[in-house]
Amino acid sequence: LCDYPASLNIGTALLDDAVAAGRGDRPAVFYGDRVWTYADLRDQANRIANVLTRGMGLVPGNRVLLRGPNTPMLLAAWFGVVKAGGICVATMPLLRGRELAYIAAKAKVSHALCDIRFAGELDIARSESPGMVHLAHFSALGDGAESLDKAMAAEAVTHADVPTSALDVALIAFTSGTTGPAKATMHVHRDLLAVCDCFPRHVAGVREDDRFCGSPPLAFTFGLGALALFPLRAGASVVLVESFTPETMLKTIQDYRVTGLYTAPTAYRAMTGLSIDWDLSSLRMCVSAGEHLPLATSNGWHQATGLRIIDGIGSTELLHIFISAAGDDIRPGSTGKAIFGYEARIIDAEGNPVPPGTPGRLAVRGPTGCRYLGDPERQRKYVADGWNITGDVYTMDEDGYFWYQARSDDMIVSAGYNISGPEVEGVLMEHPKVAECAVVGLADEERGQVVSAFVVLKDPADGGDALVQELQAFVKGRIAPYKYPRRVKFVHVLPRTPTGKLQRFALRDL
Ligand code: 3SK
Repeated sequence: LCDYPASLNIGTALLDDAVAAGRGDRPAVFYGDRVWTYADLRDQANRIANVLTRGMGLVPGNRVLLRGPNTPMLLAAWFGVVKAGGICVATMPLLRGRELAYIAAKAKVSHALCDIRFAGELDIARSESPGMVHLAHFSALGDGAESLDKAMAAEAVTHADVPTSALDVALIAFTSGTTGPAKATMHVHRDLLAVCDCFPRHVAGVREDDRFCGSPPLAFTFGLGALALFPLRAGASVVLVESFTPETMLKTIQDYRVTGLYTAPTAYRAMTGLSIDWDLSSLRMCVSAGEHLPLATSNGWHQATGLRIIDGIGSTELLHIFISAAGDDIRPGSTGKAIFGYEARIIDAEGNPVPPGTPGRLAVRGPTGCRYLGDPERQRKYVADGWNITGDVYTMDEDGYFWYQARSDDMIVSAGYNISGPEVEGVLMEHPKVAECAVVGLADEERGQVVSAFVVLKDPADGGDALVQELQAFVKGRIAPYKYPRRVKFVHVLPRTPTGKLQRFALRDL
């Protein structure tokens, strides 16, 4: 599996090699009524690489922040950066200025390529990010009047890709931490190819005639794999849509004859009741990740469509899915088995494997692994003896199937988003009327968990619906809006242990 050349550039491997193999005229990306072939995508990426190296002074190893919704140009920008030997710093489109400024500082970003419609929050970040010197804006298809669009038009479609080492970093991906700010994980060129040769090849069975769509942003490694790396590695294509509702997702499947859908359980639940109205006969591969897939969701989708969801668990630390099952191997309610290339086991607090049926931390090893940027202490805790110790509690049965139990930390997983309770608490505490607060995830039929804030006010006479809305807007205005507390409850005190430690579990009964 890891028998890749020592010199490897993921941009060359997925685009130039595909064109050289005769796929140049095949569709790579659908966007509205536009289609980019493999040759188009390669040419656009080459132009961007030329702009970066010539006009924007990029040298190999520079970190380039990418910002925008899922569009052909965001994809081309991603490949342009790696072809030029740069490192992509992918950012979720909903992030606010302060979050972007943190990322820019942590990843030592020197360049940024930004969809013009998302420029505002990046401008806020730039005022606090002296290192982010070079910035260019683009339109969704690169054919507008933005600075990158215009610079590209003047560039050649050929580019001599930087012959990066397979072990050079190509991607810095951020993921929410339960405490403190987001964690930065690094992935090398070889990792990006290795994930293509595991889940899509050995579990999902991706083919050249497949056409994918899905909801995760390309900035989330789930989306990067599902909507870029996997289809391109197989010679398949992707339909990029900037944001989905259940109806637009079903319409996209029908209109484009999509064969592979990648989304989170929340979306499957929302589409189940509506699916009858749409022609989903093209669909053969429904993949769910990002949060635990409840049995009722998987059964409901199966009853409505006749299709079994391929559940999977991955992590930003390991780049993509490492436990899953498809077809006859699916055992509804179980996430599946360690997939080709990976090993998984359940360990106790001392790191020793536990017998089948015993709950413990899920530990995984394989061709990809965790490398935190600038965080040796966290790295030591996450990786022990080559095993990556995830934040999930599972049991493994006698047959090697893994059954989800819980998160081992305070992470809230809502509609596929990882949300740090303490981060939301930190923002609420900035509000002048809040004395203290605690934010937890409460079980929710639609979203899996819902972000719920328990708030002690400085003046207990305050409160009411108007203040709930004010606090929600306050959070939405400061951090990514998907993190806002959908439920807010005013309480007189927070439950604490005699030593003053917050009893998060007790909040669920308030
Ligand atoms: O959350 C997940 O399960 C996941 C799946 C694939 C890639 C990345 C992640 C975080």
